[in-house]
Amino acid sequence: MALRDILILPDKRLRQVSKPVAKIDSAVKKLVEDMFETMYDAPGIGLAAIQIGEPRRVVTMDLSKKEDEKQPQVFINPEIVAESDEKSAHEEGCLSIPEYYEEVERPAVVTVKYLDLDGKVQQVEATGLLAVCIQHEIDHLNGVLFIDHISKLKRDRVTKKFIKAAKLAAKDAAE
Ligand code: GNR
Ligand code: NI
Repeated sequence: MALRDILILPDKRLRQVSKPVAKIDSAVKKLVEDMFETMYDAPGIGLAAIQIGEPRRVVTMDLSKKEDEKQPQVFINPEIVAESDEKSAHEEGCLSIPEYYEEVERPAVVTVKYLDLDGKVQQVEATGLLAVCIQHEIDHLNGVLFIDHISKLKRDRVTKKFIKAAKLAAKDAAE
């Protein structure tokens, strides 16, 4: 296992559309291990492979509470096959946009089809935090960030802040 760097806004790789996994081989299994190590270390409740620079349609998640047993979940090539008309609002954050939180409205219930680590097709009707998180992660696979769902004013403000921070960090590194 290896701890990997998480890409931060405005890294352009976060806008890439990730490629489906054709075969769940040892490279995919290694990627999943690295994703869990990186996600738990962060700590975060979900991670898309592109957040560690791998444009593959792989998502890791663990929605268990700190004090409870771990519940690692893997979604390969996840797809939303149905969504409710009913919407739900939830405050979201993203490891690629650290320390920024904003309310996002999304379908309250989504049916997600995906492959498990054994390559078996699975389907889940997601509600609550699972629905929020899986939609947030599938967005990443399509190059979409949660700030794309908030007002342009707020999005422009946070984007500018991160562009400025990246410029300062690059300047400091050069000195
Ligand atoms: O750790 C995370 N928490 C979170 C909280 C509310 C809605 C979505 C998330 S996902 C986020 C980790 C992350 O950036 N995944 O892509
Ligand atoms: Ni995210």
